[in-house]
Amino acid sequence: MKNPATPLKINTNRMTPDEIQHWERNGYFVRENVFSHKENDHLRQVAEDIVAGKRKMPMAHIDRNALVRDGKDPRSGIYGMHKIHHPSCYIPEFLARVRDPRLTDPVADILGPDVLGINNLFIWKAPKIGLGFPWHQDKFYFGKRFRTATTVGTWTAIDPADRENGCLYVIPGSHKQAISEHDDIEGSQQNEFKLARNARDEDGIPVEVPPGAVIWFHSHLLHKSTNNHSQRFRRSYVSHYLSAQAEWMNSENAGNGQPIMWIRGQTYPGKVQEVTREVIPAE
Ligand SMILES: O=C(O)CCC(=O)C(=O)O
Repeated sequence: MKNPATPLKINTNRMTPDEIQHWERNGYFVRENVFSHKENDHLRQVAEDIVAGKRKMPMAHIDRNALVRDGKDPRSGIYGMHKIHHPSCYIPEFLARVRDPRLTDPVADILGPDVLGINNLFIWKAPKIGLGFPWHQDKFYFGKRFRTATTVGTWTAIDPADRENGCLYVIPGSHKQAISEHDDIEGSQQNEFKLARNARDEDGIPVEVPPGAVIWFHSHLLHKSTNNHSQRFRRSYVSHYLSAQAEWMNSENAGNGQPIMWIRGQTYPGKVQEVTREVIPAE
């Protein structure tokens, strides 16, 4: 039996020595059973309520699947969705999730105690039409906003993610590389994403995970995901973190239209002017 006098542990989700070693060597690590089926299901339901218009988010942050958007596929509702961008800025359940210590304790181990949330997205890959993301390094995009060694991305599986339904692929060790050139690619969803020039498919490995698992990954890590060839959904929730002590390119306009959320620890007004602490009402 537990000794009731034992003090409560803080940071109970800290990285283990094996995880630290895996992170340093490969640029990512995976934990299973971080979130329960019930918790995942709740987040999925909130995301569906946003799509159904029962919860308010700016329409500009809600993206349909490109085939549906371009009239090439007749599906609608969640079957026609691609992603919701920045839900944590508007929806309390998502704000609670991005601040959940099960996600952020390991982030604080990597980035230090003062953490901001800079981007988050709920992604649908609908059966048969869900589209993949080409090889890329997140820092290619984030690097335009701040100078810092890394941000940390977390990728939570809402459904089982496997090769058939378009799981994440990574190139282990690529986080030690500089940021590659990224080139435009033809068509589909991914006019929003470019292709990293130095990524080779043969170096990539699939990271197949059960629902509730989380992948923590370095912003230099080359990663991609493939199209959904299955009859099942492949949903995920992705959230990116930055040290509050990072140097921004332009602290006056750091968010540049993307609210920066306080996650934990101190903030540094000299580094970034405006940090959002509460959800923003969306009408
Ligand atoms: O969930 C996916 O399919 C890919 C997400 C991704 O690559 C990203 O958010 O950077």
